[in-house]
Amino acid sequence: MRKTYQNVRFVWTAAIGIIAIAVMAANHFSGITQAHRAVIVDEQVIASSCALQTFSPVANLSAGTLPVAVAAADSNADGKLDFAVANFGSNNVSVYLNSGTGSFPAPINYPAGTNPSAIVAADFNADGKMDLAVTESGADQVLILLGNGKGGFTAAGSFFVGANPNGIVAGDFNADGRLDLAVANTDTDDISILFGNGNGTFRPTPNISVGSTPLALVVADFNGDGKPDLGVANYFDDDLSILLGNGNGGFVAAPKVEYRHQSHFTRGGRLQRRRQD
Ligand SMILES: [Ca+2]
Ligand SMILES: [Ca+2]
Ligand SMILES: [Ca+2]
Ligand SMILES: [Ca+2]
Repeated sequence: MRKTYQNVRFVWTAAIGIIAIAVMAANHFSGITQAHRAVIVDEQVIASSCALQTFSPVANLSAGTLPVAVAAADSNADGKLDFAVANFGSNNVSVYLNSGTGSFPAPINYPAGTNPSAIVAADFNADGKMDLAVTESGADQVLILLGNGKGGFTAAGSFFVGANPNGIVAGDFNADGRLDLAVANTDTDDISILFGNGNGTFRPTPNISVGSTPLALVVADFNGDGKPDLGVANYFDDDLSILLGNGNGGFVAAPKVEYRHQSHFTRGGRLQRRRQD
């Protein structure tokens, strides 16, 4: 039984939020004052090279069908941030290479399994070239696309996670110097941690239960102990699960953070989940 949604726009909204966080993080780490930003609206990608305090779209770029998530990274090592978009409906990833002048040539599309729903960019095989990890929500696995450093990508394996994965982040959770993955499994109400082997392959660990219908997650050091933690948005529980990392790849649940609203429109229809047997 797979949970589906009456309207996937909420995923777009989540993606936009993630984009904002990603841009802020990119600015934080690079110290830049200009940022290339991308937002998905109605199957278009709106790209903007703009000042930090403004958000002025300069181009609408065609995407695939039902684009739901985006990741920014320099995939061709020219010092300009590019981005990759997961197209849920057309089962591919569109990679847009940044010209550096605010324009983006037509994307190159790469097959991405079944219903790609979330994407993260990082160097998973430690060759200095940016790679991509994509959740396949329709196949319950994560697809790894290894970058060639010139903006091209090659599928390099898939790794099973829980059911209906819809969120993914990367971090070194067991402090072995190799990037790992954390995946939010919407239908099994848990998180999959995949330990990286440093060569683009991953090995599974026991899933970690969270709240109902986890949709998105973020990695950060919430308690300042130098070990990466996870924050997970539980769609149907109206709360967040905070998982504190122990530095060995394990996580301990902190008390949940609830965000309840008097006007709880999300239950009313637009974001309502339905089940299909
Ligand atoms: Ca680039
Ligand atoms: Ca790489
Ligand atoms: Ca690791
Ligand atoms: Ca921590």
